[in-house]
Amino acid sequence: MIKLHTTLRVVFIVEIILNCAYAHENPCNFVMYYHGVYHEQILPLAKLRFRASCTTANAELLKEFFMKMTMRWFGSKYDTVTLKQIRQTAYVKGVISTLYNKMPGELWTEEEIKSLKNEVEAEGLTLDGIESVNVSDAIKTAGADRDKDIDAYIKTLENLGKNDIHMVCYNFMPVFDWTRTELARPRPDGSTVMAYSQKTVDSIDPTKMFDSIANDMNGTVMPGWEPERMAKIKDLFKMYEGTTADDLFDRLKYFLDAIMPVCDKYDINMAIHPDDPSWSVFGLPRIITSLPNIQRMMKMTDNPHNGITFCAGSYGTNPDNDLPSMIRALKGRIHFAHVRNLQFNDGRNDFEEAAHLSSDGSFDMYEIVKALYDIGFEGPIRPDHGRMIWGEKAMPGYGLYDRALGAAYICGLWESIEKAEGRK
Ligand SMILES: [Mn+2]
Repeated sequence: MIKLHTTLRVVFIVEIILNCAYAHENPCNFVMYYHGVYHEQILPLAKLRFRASCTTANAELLKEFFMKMTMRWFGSKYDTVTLKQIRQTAYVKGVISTLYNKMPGELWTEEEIKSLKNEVEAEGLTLDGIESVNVSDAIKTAGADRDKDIDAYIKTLENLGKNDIHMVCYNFMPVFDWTRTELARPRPDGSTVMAYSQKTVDSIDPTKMFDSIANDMNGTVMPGWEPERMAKIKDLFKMYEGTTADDLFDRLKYFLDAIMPVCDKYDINMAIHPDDPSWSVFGLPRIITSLPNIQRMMKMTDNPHNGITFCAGSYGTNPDNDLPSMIRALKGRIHFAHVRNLQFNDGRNDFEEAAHLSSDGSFDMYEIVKALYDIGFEGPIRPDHGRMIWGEKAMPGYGLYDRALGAAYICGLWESIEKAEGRK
């Protein structure tokens, strides 16, 4: 499959050269023409010409091809935010969604995916990827049902591919998904944010973690913290007992090797989400935490479809992770970007989520967006957890208002970088 992929790439390069005269006459039409044919392979090449010679009259096309701003949406049954509201932000053109009622290991049918896609498209938005198709505990623990669950995962990917969906986010975290100790910490301006305190984590019984945050969910079901899952938490800890980081790497490789053929066939980019926070918690190993670990993962299953979600807020929980230089080192393998900011307090032992704006937190957001621009990032990008502001009642981190501000801010950074670069 890899060989076929390379052959296709060569064929398209040849075609680009053959079509040079046409491209020279109207480079923007050239991009449009190829966009519909095989955009993954030729767009980077076409863009070089496009950037060099496109006029301002074609600014509309420029917007469409250079960055796809999206927002996470949990589906009409679960999300407090509607597709109509998302569309009216104007900054957001597509959503990243999921079949939220599916258990890990369960098959997603072609019809169910089509119906989700139709629902999104009926509101004038596009479905730009899935976050997440969850990986079952049997896969993560090499349990008895591992191969059965991998077969279902492969069929799900096939059904996504048939529906023209080419990006799937997932994670490989044991027991807990992302971990926070507070879901509504007040900030001086009266907004509330999610926060993490190492001192609190060190002092609590992890099996009681769910009870301690359940009251702050605003009546929503938070991804990774589903009550059914948390009810089994003691069993989950038992399942992962004795698991080492090397075990997790081996099991991730087993999973990736099994799914790469279907990803090659349907051109599906797998984008693993980092562990959050990016270190081990409650004695459970966590592996997707740093550049060397990502490189180990990419090398063990060396396929461009084996890539990552660059989540600034998750990698950034560890101040040793230099976010812009990580982005530059991962060129070509970042398939999805979550862009958000954090505020560190008390050294590195406590952090809280901040507004996306650089000056509200600890990250240089301009440098993060600039690095994504510089590597020619083409996947969907989205604002990540937002603060709760203006009295909104929503799933913590996933209200409309602050994420819309985040989207507007990232679009502003992107446009200014693009125009500054164009003047060079
Ligand atoms: Mn994220």
